[in-house]
Amino acid sequence: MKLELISFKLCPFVQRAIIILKKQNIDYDITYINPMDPPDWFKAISPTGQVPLLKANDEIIFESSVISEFANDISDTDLHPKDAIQKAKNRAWIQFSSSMFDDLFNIVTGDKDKFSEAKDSLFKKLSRVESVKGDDPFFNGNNFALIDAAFSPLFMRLAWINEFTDNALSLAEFARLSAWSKAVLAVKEVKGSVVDGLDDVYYSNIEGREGYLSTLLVD
Ligand SMILES: N[C@@H](CCC(=O)N[C@@H](CS)C(=O)NCC(=O)O)C(=O)O
Repeated sequence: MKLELISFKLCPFVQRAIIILKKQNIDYDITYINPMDPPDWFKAISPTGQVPLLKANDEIIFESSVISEFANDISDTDLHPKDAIQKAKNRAWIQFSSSMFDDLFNIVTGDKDKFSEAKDSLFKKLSRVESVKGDDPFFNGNNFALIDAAFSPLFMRLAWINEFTDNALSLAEFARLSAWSKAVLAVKEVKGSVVDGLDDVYYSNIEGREGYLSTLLVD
C-alpha cells in the first residue's frame, strides 16, 4: 500500500501519527504544506482542511487518532491494550488529551490573562491524568502504546517551553507525569518524529507570537 502523509512540521497532531508510523516500521512518503495557506489540491481532498491527512493508495484518511489506529491496524504488533475496557480507557484519555493542545496554543499566543487561564486549564487536566497514571514508565506498563504517542508531542513542547523559560510550565508537582514525560521523550521514534531544529523553530514561534510567554523567554 502506498502511503503519503500530508503534514506540517510544527503540528503536534501530525507528530502523533508519525510516531506510530515509525514505531510500526511502516514506509510512507511525507509532503509538507502550510495548513493556514493550503494548496488547492489539499482543499479538494481534505474534508476538515486540517493536517494530518493520510493518502492510502487513493483513499483519504483524516484525524490523527484515526490515522494512528489505521497504522496500528495494518501492523503485526498491536500498540493498544488487548482488554476492551483498558483499550476504551486509553482511547478516552487520548481524546481527553487533544484539547490540551488548545490550551498550549493559548499559552503560546495569549496575553497575561489568557496565558494564566490557559495554564490553569492545562494544569487541571494534567492533574486528572496524574491521578490515573500508575508508576510504570508508560501509561499501560512497560510497553509504549498509542496513548504514549498521543501525549508525546505535549510533553515535548512542555519540555521545550521549560528549557526556554525559567520552567514556566514545570511538571514538578506531578511526579508520575514527570517520569512519564522523561520515558516517552527518550524513545527513539519520539525523538525522530520531528525535523532537526524544530525546537529553534518553536522558540521563534513563541517570540513571533509576542504573547505573555515571549516575555518569559530567557535564552
Ligand atoms: N482533530 C485534528 C486536529 C488537527 C489540527 O488541528 N491540525 C492543525 C495543524 S496542527 C491544522 O491543520 N490547522 C488548520 C486549520 O484548522 O484550518 C486531528 O487530531 O488530526
